Amino acid sequence: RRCEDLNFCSLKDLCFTFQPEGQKYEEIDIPPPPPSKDCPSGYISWKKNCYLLVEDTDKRTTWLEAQKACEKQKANLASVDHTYEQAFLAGAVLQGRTDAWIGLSRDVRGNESYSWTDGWPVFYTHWGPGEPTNLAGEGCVTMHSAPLFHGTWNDTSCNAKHAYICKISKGKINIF
Ligand SMILES: [Ca+2]
Repeated sequence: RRCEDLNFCSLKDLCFTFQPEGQKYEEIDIPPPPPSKDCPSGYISWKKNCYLLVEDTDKRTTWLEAQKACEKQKANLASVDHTYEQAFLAGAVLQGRTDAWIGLSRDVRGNESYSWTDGWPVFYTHWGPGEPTNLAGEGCVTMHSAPLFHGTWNDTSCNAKHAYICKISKGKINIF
């Protein structure tokens, strides 16, 4: 809290208030700021979530290793829940810099359905034209960086090495 919130005046590191007699005043220490609700260093904060694009060439990696790297930071590969989040990720996070893994993959040994690593249900998708191709050997999803594709999604080989987007969701969902 700031001194003003306490109806005190501020001078350097002190808050104080004048008493009616004029000369006397009371000092208090400024309370420490509350723990930051913001995101870990490097993450971008948006709508209660935190996002990080890992794009350094030497950190680009397979889809599974990217998910593990996110988990080490208590994150997951990014899920995309709705059209605003898609626009935010494509615009503010990706910024046309590089194709990047998101947290969507196809269960190639099961019923071929797609799921998010963070457990959100798949009720929004933003596939590029003709995608997903669902070819054998594909099954992990990148977000395109090229302006022509506007952040659309592509299923590709899980073993390809790409940049990736981690997301920390403050809102939790438990669908099991
Ligand atoms: Ca594809």
